[in-house]
Formats: sequence, C-alpha cells, structure tokens
Amino acid sequence: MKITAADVIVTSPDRNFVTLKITTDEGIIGLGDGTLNGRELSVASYLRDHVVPLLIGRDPHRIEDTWQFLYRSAYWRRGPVTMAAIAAVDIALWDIKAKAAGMPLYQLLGGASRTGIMAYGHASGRDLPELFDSIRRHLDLGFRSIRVQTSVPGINAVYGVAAQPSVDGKRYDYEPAQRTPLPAEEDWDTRSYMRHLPGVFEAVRNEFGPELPLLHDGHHRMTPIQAARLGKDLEPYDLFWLEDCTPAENQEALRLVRQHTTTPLAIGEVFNTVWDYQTLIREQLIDYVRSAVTHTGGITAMRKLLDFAAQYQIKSGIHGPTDISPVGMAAALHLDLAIHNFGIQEYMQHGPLTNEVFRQSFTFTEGYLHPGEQPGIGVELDEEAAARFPYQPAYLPFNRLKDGTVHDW
Ligand code: EZ4
Ligand code: CO
Repeated sequence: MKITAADVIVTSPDRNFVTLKITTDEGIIGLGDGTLNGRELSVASYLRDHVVPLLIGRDPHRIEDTWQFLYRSAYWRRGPVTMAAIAAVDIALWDIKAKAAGMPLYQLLGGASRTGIMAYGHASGRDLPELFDSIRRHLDLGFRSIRVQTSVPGINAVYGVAAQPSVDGKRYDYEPAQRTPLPAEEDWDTRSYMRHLPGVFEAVRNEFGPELPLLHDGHHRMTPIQAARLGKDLEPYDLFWLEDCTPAENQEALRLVRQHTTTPLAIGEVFNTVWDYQTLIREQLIDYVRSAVTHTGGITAMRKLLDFAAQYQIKSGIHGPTDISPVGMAAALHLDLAIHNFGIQEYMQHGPLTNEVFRQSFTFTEGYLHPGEQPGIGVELDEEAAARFPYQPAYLPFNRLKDGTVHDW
C-alpha cells in the first residue's frame, strides 16, 4: 500500500479543529487529529508545508518508522506544534491499518481489557445551588464521576465555570477559547480560591454522599507550597484527583506537594512527550497521566508513555476536552479500552455542529464510553459539512492578578 494524498482540513463547527486525511492507493482513508487550541494554524502549516510532502509514496503500514522519521528528521525535537502534527499522522496511520485489518483499532492494541470506559463530566456553578443543579444534570446524563469547578467570591471569571458571562456570549465551560480578536483578560487571586474551595467540596459531599468520585482542576495556578496546603485541606472530601495543582514544567515541585498530601494528583494535559514525565513517573510523584493522544505524538507515543507509567502503578486520565476533535477522542477511547492501567477518561461532549461534521461510532451508556466495532477508529469526516464552517480566530483567555501581574491561566 502507498500513501497517494494527504490533506489538511481546518473546520470550525462549534470551535476550530485541524484534521489530517491520508488517502492510499487501495482507497483506504485514515483520519488524524492535530488540533491545538488557539494555535491551530501553526499545526496546519507544519503539516501542509513540511510533513505532507514527506508522506506521499510512503507505506502507511510502517507506523513506527514514520513516527521515528518525523520526530528525528525534524532535528528540532518536541514542542506542542511538532507533536500535534506527528500525532495527526500517527492516528491516521493507525486508522488505515485497522481498516485494512477489518478491525476496530483496540483489537490491534491487544484487544479489550474492560467492557466500558469510565468517563467524568464537567459540573460547575457560580454558587452552591447552581453547582448542585449542574451535578444533578450530569448524573441524569449517566455520568458516574464528576469534576467540580466553582466561582470564587471576589473573582469575576474562573476557569471551568459554565454559567459565568463570556466575552462572546458562549457557554464558558463548554469552550474556554473565545472567538475574540485578542485573548480575553481574566482576574485571579489564589488565596481567595484556596479559602473558598474546601467549603464547596464539604457541601458537595454532604449533598451527594461519600460514594460519588469527585475531581477538581487547579489549572496550574498554585505554587508548590500552596498546592501542598490545598491537597491537605481537600483530604477529608476524598477526591479522585486534584489536577494541575502547579505549572508542572517544574517537575521537582511535585516532590514537595507529594510529601504533604495523600490527595491523588493528575498532571500533563499541556505535555507533549514522555520526557516531560521523566521525574514525575520515576519518582511516583503523580497518580494519573493527563496527556492527550492529539498532543503527545499519537497512539504510538501514548502507548509507550502509559506502559512506562504502568511500571509505577500510575494510571491513565487522558485529556478529553472539546478542543480534542472527535477523531482524537476516538483514538483515546481505543487506547483506554486496550491498556491495563486505565484510570478514567475526561468527556466534555461536543456540540451538535461538531457531530454533524464528524460522524462517530463511539457510544456513551450509563456513564461508560465505548469506541464501537467499526473497522479503524470509527470516525468519518463529512467534508461538505466541514467546508460550511471556515476557520475563525479564537484565543484562550489569560489571567492578571489584582496588581496587574500576568498569572498562569
Ligand atoms: O483548559 O483544553 O482538564 N481540562 C482542561 C481543559 C483546558 C483546555 C485548554 O484548551 O484543563 O479544559
Ligand atoms: Co485540565
């Protein structure tokens, strides 16, 4: 088999997505996701200008060789743009191989290790009644694990809170990137947040009982000692995980956090290679790996990363926000089903326009996702529908403290 064409499709149904479509001389087509929120056109250019010409004529079955070739021949290693582009190629090649085999991808990864994939949804509220309603809505949708994000008194806009006003009028939790010409400015105060959060978890536990797995995303905003303190303060509420408590390019910081708290820690949605986890995994400083298949070099690299993590009893918690396209989401589900050290899968649910452009075989039943039995990864792209939604500039917001200092968002 030979690759005869590779096309980059940028579409913006509910938000921007970058999709790579690889065509072969045997008529088999593979899809890959290279979406990088707020920097989509960089990946599109990397693919179109620098990768597509290298793919024409190659044997699509040589996935490992193609991965190594794209990684090593670039000379400039790692980085979110490069690794999202490599992921797009890798996912598309696995899609082709599984279609050629006539099997859903998870069969090629060793077959199913479980019957369903436990997913968590995003509940949030500006106050407790709104938060409780949101949790109940998620329980009604079938979710059996729930992430809890809340507004904080004195702060106007907090990451992850759905109902707060956004600049472009869209629901905020659903898509934090806003279609604005410049990034929206938000405000932040870590001490107010740390004072407010434990009481919210206490109220949620009192209302919903001890059983329900609860998660929380700190979104990179604390210093190591603040994170240690928050982890301790949240221990009575038995979190499934505390995510991104510190900006984790400083891997050593997690040693301090770890010494002080037994709250499980999840890190890595902004990482793009196994090297970003070297200290975190070897020293067992985290409990869950948060990488997205789309941002960490695809199935090939994620499988190796998660096998490495498994040696240390660290589990998967693959990133699944709406800025991962249905193609990247489906790729994650095949991996989730196959690996032994599966932990949980984030599932934010795409909007109706996205589902019109990307036809999907995966299912969500009573809290469990399943990638389906269609050969390949199980996603088809409706190119006519995609063409109706051209790219729209959009930025993630950023934070300033009360004195004007830029802070991690
Ligand atoms: O803010 O993917 O856990 N999920 C998250 C996401 C990220 C977005 C950024 O593009 O932190 O909602
Ligand atoms: Co996160």
